[in-house]
Amino acid sequence: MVRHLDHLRDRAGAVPRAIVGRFSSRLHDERVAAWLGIWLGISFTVAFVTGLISHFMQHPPTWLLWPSRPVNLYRVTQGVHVIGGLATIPLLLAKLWTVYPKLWQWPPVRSVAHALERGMVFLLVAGALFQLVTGVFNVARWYVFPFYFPTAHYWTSYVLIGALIIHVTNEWAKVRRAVFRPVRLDSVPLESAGRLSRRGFFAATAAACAVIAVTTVGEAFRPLAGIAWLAPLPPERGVPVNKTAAAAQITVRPDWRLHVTGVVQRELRLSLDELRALPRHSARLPIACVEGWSAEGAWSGVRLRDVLRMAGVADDARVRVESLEPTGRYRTSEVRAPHWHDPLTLLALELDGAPLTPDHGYPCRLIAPDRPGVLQTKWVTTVVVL
Ligand code: HEM
Ligand SMILES: Nc1nc2c(c(=O)[nH]1)N[C@H]1C(S)=C(S)[C@@H](COP(=O)(O)O)O[C@H]1N2
Ligand SMILES: [Mo]
Repeated sequence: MVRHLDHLRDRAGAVPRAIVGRFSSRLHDERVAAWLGIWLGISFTVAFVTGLISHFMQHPPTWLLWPSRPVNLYRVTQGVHVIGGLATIPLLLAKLWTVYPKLWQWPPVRSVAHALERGMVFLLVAGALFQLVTGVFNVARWYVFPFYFPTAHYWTSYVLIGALIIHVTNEWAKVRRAVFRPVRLDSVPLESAGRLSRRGFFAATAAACAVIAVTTVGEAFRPLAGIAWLAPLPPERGVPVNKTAAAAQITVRPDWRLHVTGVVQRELRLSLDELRALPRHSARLPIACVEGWSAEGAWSGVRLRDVLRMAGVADDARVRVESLEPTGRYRTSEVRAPHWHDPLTLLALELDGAPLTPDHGYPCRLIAPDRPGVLQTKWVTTVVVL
């Protein structure tokens, strides 16, 4: 009995002998493929949703006002995205191994509908491999592809999710049959005796996923920092430095001022001493990088809202903070009302009890709750009210 090779039967109902010998493992069957598919579907859906959150936090349409609380929301969604994505790799490999005998399907194409279905599966596999491989390269900071990662990764995610929805629709009947049907003993072929069981295969796959998650999560969750062997950025004490002042070509002149300008009642030009003399506030807030790592710091400085109120701005104003950096993708960021109204949003002057170091943004950097690291602008010199 070779029921698990049913999909390889030819028109006469026979499975070619060569194939029976080659793919005799029961692990190539529908039940295994269905269960792995369910878990992969869940993982990709979570990645899609958390990825879109990251995208639209960085590029919000005008009507979209993200909340500034909970403080750690983005830290969690992006941690789940990247660490969950890395942990999905063994699951995808297991699924591909389970179904790869279908590559030998004969005839390769039976009808137009069948050709479309296989084309969709090709897109799904190619999309999944592309997302995981480019994602890994990106968090490993190995920028070797000729395209800009976020753009390619963003658009591929729609292709992947589209192909996934179509694939799930096509396979749903099989999933129901395979998952909700009790196992019949007569369907268990004798040749599977003594081999890795389905249960063993699932357990091995789950263990591989868990090992990756547990040895990576320390880059975001400090208690596990000691075993973060696979973390792309090894966790260190305090807040890591993303881009150094030297790499950003920062020079802070003695006549540095914080310039508050744009649609304001009074322009301000505050020296560092004048900023230090304003009411001082502290906040424990994380830097939560888009690349998945995060670290909390104890920041202290001036509330952005205090400075904006001194300058006189409308309550729904949008502001842009600009850094001293001459070029670079992250030299400015926008702050909308929920974030600048938040008392935890600071123009920070100190980190962990000491003045900011040049690498962390001296003389002044933005730090706000629930916000991607790329928007926590360092070396701030201008606040423009739009
Ligand atoms: C190993 C797996 C994955 C890793 C390591 C990974 C990594 C990343 C990283 C580092 C970013 C931030 C990019 C940036 O803003 O600089 C990101 C964003 C994103 N990811 Fe993934 N990802 C993975 C899998 C996936 C999958 C499977 C999907 C879709 C189903 C997906 C969809 C997205 C989306 C939509 C964004 C937002 C892109 C943007 O800001 O325009 N990712 N991912
Ligand atoms: N001006 C400027 N600000 C910046 C960046 C930058 O390249 N230029 N990098 C951002 C990114 S991607 C992150 S994760 C945080 C890191 O802050 P840290 O180096 O203090 O940890 O700073 C952000 N602020
Ligand atoms: Mo970052």
